[in-house]
Amino acid sequence: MSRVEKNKNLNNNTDLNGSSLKISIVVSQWNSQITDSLYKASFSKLKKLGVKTENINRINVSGSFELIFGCKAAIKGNPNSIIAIGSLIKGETKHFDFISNAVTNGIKDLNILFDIPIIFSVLTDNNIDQAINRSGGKHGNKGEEAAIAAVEMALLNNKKV
Ligand code: DLZ
Repeated sequence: MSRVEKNKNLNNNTDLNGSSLKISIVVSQWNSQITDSLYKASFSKLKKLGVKTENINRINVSGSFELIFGCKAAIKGNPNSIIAIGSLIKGETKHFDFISNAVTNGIKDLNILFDIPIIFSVLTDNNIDQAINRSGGKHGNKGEEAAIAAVEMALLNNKKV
């Protein structure tokens, strides 16, 4: 069984109804071949879950490091949830580690500070092949999983449980 088939999110989301939701997707332009595939999968899954096209707002930022500020900008539009999309690919220096840690912590902080769930859809891969495999290749598309999480978390927040 593949990793995608094992993922409970991808097997059990028929009851999710996103028709009342407004979702922002913040997209890093670094490794845009990967981030565009993630975005397209997120967009398409949100539509399948009932989110209206006019309620899906895309915001582009230059790199994954800028996702934090991009999400802060998205928060001003008061969406029900936000998906942060990026692709970090390890190079020869420590830049990858610094940016990976910064963006993970930054988005974690925003989740603590604000009452809007922010879904982490940032791939952190050793090479481009790993990134391709996770953005529409043999390990599925993490953008699709992010869309499901965005709807699930927005509906959870609406219930205010
Ligand atoms: C500088 C940089 C490097 C080396 N690698 C990536 C990457 O693999 N993925 C990514 O999203 N961004 C990368 N960046 C750009 C930084 O995220 C950021 O845009 C710049 O450091 C400017 O703040």
